[in-house]
Amino acid sequence: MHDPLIEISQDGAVRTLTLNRPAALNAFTSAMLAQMRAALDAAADDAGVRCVVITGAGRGFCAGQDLSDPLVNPNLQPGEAPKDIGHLLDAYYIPLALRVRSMPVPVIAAVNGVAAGAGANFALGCDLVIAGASANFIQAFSKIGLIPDCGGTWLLPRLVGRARALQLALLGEKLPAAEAQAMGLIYRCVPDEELAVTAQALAQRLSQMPVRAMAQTRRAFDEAGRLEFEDALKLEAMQQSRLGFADDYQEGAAAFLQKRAPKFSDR
Ligand code: T3D
Repeated sequence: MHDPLIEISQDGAVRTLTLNRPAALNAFTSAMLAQMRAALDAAADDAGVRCVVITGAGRGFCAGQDLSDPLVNPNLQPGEAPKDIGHLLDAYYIPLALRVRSMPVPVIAAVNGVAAGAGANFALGCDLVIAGASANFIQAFSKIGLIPDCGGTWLLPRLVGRARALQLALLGEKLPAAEAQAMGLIYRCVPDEELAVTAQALAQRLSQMPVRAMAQTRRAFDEAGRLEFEDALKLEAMQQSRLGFADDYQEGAAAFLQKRAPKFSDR
């Protein structure tokens, strides 16, 4: 039996998905991309999952697209036409990036080592990115004649501004986790040996909170980016109206007034 390309484990309401091709720094093959998407679909459909953690096995988080995958391998035989990389993005990366962005529960990336190319942007598309001190982020695309994908062109300028986004994308240099935190690219950098425990503790904490409102918060942030201020206010009112009828709000407000701990169950 082969090891699964995505290892799946569960602790309480926290589902952990581990990229598992450590010998290639967990570079994405098409099979791995498909399995990650299926694992996220399964987590989204499981009412027992209230937070997802994504991490990598071995010394890397994910080195981006596996450049030796037959889908992209540029070692052409005489007369063979080049592969259409756009097809790879349409078939695998776009559905995966959208899946992360539409999860009904918060998603944490626990970046345990190098995150390069699409591996970096896959992580940056998660809700909270926490990285070990020895991890680094590389927009490796420019070095092979591509542009940032897996959401990079959208995420980078929004996270760190155009000047820094262009610095990262054009130079393609290693950005250590501590610098990534300092420039606001990621939430937090922690000592390597504390990464797994910190990420799991954070996930357990989030899983006890009203996760439906968290997913709506992500959506509202994403949509507000293309709205006028007044339209964002109106969208907030619409979402608040919906959430106000949900069990979590009733429970949260009642628990506050009754001076007890809330028990959230809605998803
Ligand atoms: O066609 C398309 O590409 C479309 C899709 C685009 C999306 C993308 O993600 S484009 C960006 C693709 N990724 C890269 O260009 C990064 C390539 N990797 C590296 O630059 C370096 O490996 C790292 C900086 C990430 C890490 O360096 P280092 O020195 O710590 O490790 P290493 O020795 O380079 O790598 C370890 C092994 O992983 C090595 O295999 P080996 O020699 O021990 O058998 C290496 O070949 C393998 N590996 C690392 N990255 C990839 C990879 N194998 C295939 N594809 C990779 N992306």
